[in-house]
Amino acid sequence: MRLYDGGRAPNPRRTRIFLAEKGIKLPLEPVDLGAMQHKSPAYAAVNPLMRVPALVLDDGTVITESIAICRYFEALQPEPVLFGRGAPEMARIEMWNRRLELHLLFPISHVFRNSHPAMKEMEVPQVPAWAEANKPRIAEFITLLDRELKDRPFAAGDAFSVADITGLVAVDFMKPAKLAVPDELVNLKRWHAAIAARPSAAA
Ligand SMILES: N[C@@H](CCC(=O)N[C@@H](CS)C(=O)NCC(=O)O)C(=O)O
Repeated sequence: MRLYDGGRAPNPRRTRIFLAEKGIKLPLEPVDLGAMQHKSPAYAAVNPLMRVPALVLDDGTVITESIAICRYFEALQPEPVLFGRGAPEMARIEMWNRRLELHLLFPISHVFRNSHPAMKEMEVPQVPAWAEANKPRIAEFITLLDRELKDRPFAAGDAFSVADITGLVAVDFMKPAKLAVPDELVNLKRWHAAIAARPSAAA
């Protein structure tokens, strides 16, 4: 089994953090996005979508999509549980993971990809207006998230979950996108600091 990895890019990072939380070590195959290695014929043969991460099982099965890879390992090794136990908790974690993807990670990614000069080759065409359009959406969502985090320690409730991993990666991705969490969002900042202090965050 091997995991095609993409260094500091957010989706490979959330898969690595998930594996670190589970204590699972895998051989990593680095894919240099800066050198456009993910567009090489060799990598396109692994993942025709030319995106990372990608997991290749011993029988040759390829699993892409970071959350699909995380779910594979949750099924293989349930402890520590990161997708929840029982219907209500599982649904709440799914809901928050999706909200953090759709309303935070993806809009931040749109800002980064459509405004950063280093992304010119990867995001064709770059649409600066789309980067600008996403900024107020991000601001609105982090304000909502801050309110939500007032009364609970983690994104989906009392337990750390995959939703916190998506949230951590998203908030950290604000820096290269030249975005910042306003100081008054103290609940969000407290939550982010707690997740960032976990050893897995260094993965
Ligand atoms: N939905 C996919 C997204 C994968 C993705 O877009 N990965 C980025 C790195 S974070 C990538 O490979 N980008 C290369 C490109 O856009 O050409 C997932 O969750 O894994």
